[in-house]
Amino acid sequence: MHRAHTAFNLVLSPVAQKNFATWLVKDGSTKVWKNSTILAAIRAYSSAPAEQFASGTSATYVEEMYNSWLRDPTSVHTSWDAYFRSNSYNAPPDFQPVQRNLVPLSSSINALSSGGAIDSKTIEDHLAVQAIIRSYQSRGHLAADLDPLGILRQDTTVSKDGQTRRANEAVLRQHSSFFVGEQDMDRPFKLPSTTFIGGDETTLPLREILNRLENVYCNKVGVEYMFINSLEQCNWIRKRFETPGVMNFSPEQKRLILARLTRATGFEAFLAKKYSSEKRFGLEGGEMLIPAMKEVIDVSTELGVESVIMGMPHRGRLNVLANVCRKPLPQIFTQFAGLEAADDGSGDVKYHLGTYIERLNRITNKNIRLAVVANPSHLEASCPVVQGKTRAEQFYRGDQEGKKVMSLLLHGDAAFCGQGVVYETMHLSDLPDYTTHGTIHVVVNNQIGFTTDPRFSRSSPYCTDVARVVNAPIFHVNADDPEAVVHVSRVAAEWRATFHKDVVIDLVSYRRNGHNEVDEPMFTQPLMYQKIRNHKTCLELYANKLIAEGTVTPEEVKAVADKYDKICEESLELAKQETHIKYKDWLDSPWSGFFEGKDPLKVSPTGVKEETLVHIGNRFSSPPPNAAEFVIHKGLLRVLAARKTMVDERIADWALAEAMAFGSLLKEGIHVRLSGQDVERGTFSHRHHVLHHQLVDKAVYNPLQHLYPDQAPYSVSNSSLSEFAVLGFEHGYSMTNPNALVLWEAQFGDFCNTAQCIIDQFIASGQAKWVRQSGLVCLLPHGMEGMGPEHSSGRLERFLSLCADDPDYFPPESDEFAIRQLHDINMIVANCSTPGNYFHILRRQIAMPFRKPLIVMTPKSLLRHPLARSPFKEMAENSEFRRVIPDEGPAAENADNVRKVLFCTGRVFYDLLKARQDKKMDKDIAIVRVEQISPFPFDLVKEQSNLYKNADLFWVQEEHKNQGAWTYVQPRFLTALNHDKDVGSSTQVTGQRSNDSASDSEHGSKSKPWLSRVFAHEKATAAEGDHKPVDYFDMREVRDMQGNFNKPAGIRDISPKYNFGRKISRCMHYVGRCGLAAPSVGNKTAHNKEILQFLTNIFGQLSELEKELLPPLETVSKKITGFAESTSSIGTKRNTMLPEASSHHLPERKGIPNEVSKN
Ligand SMILES: Cc1ncc(C[n+]2csc(CCOP(=O)(O)OP(=O)(O)O)c2C)c(N)n1
Ligand SMILES: [Mg+2]
Repeated sequence: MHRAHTAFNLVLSPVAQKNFATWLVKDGSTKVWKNSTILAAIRAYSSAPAEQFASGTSATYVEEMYNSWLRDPTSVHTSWDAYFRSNSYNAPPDFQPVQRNLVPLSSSINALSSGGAIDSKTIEDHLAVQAIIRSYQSRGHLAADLDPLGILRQDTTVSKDGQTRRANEAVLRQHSSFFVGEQDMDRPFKLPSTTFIGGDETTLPLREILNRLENVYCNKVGVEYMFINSLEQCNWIRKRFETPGVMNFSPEQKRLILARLTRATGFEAFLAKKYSSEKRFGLEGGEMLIPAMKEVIDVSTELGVESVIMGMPHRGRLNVLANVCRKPLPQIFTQFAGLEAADDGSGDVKYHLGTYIERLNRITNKNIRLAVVANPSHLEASCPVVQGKTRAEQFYRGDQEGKKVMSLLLHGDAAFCGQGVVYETMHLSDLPDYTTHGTIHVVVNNQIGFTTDPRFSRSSPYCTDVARVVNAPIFHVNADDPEAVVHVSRVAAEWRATFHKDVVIDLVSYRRNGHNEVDEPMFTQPLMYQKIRNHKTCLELYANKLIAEGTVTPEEVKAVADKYDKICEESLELAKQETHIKYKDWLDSPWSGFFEGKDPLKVSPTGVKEETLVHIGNRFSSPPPNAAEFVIHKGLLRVLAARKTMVDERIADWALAEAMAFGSLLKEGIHVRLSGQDVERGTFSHRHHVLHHQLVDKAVYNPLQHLYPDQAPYSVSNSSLSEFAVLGFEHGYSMTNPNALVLWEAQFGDFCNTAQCIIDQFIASGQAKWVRQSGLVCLLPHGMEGMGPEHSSGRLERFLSLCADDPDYFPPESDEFAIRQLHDINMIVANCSTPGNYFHILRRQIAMPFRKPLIVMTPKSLLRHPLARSPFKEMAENSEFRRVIPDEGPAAENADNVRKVLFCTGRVFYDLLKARQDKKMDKDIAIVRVEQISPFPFDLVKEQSNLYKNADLFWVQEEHKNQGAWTYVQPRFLTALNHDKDVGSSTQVTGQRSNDSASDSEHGSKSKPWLSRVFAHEKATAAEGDHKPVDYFDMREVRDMQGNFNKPAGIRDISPKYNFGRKISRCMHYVGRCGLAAPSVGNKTAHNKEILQFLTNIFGQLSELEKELLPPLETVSKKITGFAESTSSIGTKRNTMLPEASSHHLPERKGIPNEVSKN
């Protein structure tokens, strides 16, 4: 039984049925465990899946007991002795019925010894035969003839009958020594129940047994499956490989294989002929991939699959698009022509692009959808993305068992075993909220990774061993045997359809050329490539075989090849007529209808009716409505009561506002999915979306699933402890349907760096490369709160460095400023300070007429901060997301008298607020929050700066200077303050606009203009003999001016010399920590001290705050003294306590982490 579903498959006990409504059960079905104690025990103590009695380990156990009993009946407990004697073993209660062709060994022995005592030699010999059979089943693959090049050929052995066999000592161990010679070979042996090699025969001579086993297990297929814990599954596989004649193909089937192989081979040959020096990462040597995939798709379609979502690396990708997906060949060939794009995007290299095709499967006569997901260079990174997309498609189709939608993942041998994301993805395969109900993996195992031999690229015997962790059967197959390849492909498809679990095909092949077509493989693999040069193509070998056996004639073989060549030639002619390529032709996830008829500059309102907020709030703060027996933890009752009070008072904290954002979207029919580690409760125990019955296992209640009868489904799921795979998965999920809010939350923000590849390669650049949009939301708990170097930073600066808005360009101001910016940006980065604003920005993801990824730095301590609350009116109708929250107190009312304006983002606002209150400076100092950092709100920042015309402007951040938002906001403030577009002209001269940079590929045509601009400029000035300095921003000059760039510069005006001939009217001062390698300070004490330090820099001495923030001064000074002493010698920039820092003037000091500088 599929593990992910086991928990829900027992029927409700009558009592439970009476007491609990169906929605108490997690998946809404009417099933829970009858006996929660048993389940608890399984959960607590067993890592094995909760399987039926007779499958899995218990079956093996019984088998072992039985074997032991055969050897010595006294070796087992008397009850087992009685059981086996009663001959019941072949039909224990839950076992599969014994097949027609199977005869239990017990009955064999009875038959052999009828009427008399069993002689011990007979038993021993039978046991030996059984052990030999088992040896082949377990280890036969070690001796299988898998390598087309024969490099890995194992030594053969000569058996007792003089016959040469592949199974050697490594396979058979000592078991063959039972048989002394030729005479044993003709002795008949009854076959045990664990083999199908007999077919209709129940007894076979030993010689025949060995021959059949050799043929099944040591020929061109190596079947690895005996590690699977389910007896049922093992028997299923045995049957499909052992049954005599199972691999026989009809002439018609053989001709089909030949035709497919011809096309696969012909495609590469055609490209090689026409574009000999172009990189295409051809499939030569592994062409059987194409017939294999086609077989998988044919069989799966026959068994009900309607949509196949594929992920694959570079190798053979174009061939797959052409011959598996049947993407029009002219579209593929235009990719070689170096044409300009007719639509947006920087594009990607041709062997990365995706596609989406709907067509008729000619073999099954059924319609099928095929998608190949675009992938970055980063091998295997697209695996979880494909899984997420598959899962989403299953979800939207209501395909709960994966019968209609499946994923097919292709891998290279080196990448499959080398990349950790494969393991992470495998571990999603059986999780209830992440399973795609079985994936078929095909490894194009060309026995090399670029220039590296397998012995240097993996420690495991096979490149596929990673799949063993999820009990996936692995079929190794020699790619030069087309029929064997097609057979394992068929079995793999049937396996998936039967058990809905992963399966791996290891296509052992070779790479005829270098890593790519312009690479010389003889540099590094001379011997291998000498062999390859003399090795006939698979097509040639197979065609010869079929000609020899009379299935086809040489003329037929040639005719098929010529026909395909003609198709290619005609397509090339069509391609030549194209003048542009269209990236939209390569979209893997078209959102048909989504963009049509939409005003691209109109955001729907994000505020909702107050009554909706109240309704959601009430549901969210209530236990299950009609189950008085549902026992909730006392602590949670308090949480619910507090929520209820908030609803009554019409205010919301973070969790409540989030729930209202989700709930209101659900009401509007928008599916919401939240995923990440421990998100159900929330890392900080603030969310509590799933209430657990304290007495009944798995009885849960999720209020957000029960807000409205016609609401969209809400899914919240704790994920496996992975970031790379899970973020990739959610990204894939978000690609499928624009009308869904998909969120991934990091446990702490900095853990997102283990998923950096997904952020860089997909989230930040997916639209530019693949014209694919995604509205994925990443929630990253962020804030320097003294928790140590880790757990503090969501690495805001990294996301901002990926944002594509030009720092030097102030877009034209208009009513559409905000939406145009959003339209042009690659992703949105925000750091909200209020629950209300968080509510709006989540809803805006769906209200926008397009989709952009959203990165939100979310709070930790603010989750419970009494001031971090929003009145309902800030979420109600006519309210909206505020990119900037201006000061709304006395400072704003009397702006001319304000001396300082503190711009900040996120939680530091509350520190500033408190300090200002403490110093009673509400009239003197204004605090302005930049809530949406990217795209930068140039217009509002300018407006706010203009409001306080007599004030000095500060950017205040709690992060270190080389982190946080500073490096991003600094140049943008400059642009906003001076509204001087000419500053931007510097980048137009020397660089490309940054919205090209996130993904502009070296191969793309976009890289040329800026380069030519540089040279054009130089040429022009040279020609004029004019040596005027180029008008750009030279950081070296600024550094000179400031002395040491890292040192606090103090408040100084920028000299007119550096004004570049223009008047800079105002500038920004930096207040915050200095640059530091680690994102935060080591401990709470140091943290508090640092915070106090830069608050003091702004507000002067803060006695009350100091008392509150710091531990007793005595302890602090002791620690600080010790620290300062121990580090001063190495000149570290650690802080010292500065009691004299008491005015607005900055003390002169060296190496202090808190800086105020002017830029
Ligand atoms: C994550 C990652 N690291 C390194 C590379 C560079 N690279 C490209 S192909 C390749 C070898 C891949 O070998 P294999 O997986 O066996 O595939 P093959 O090219 O043999 O089909 C490497 C190392 C990459 N693309 N992605
Ligand atoms: Mg390889």
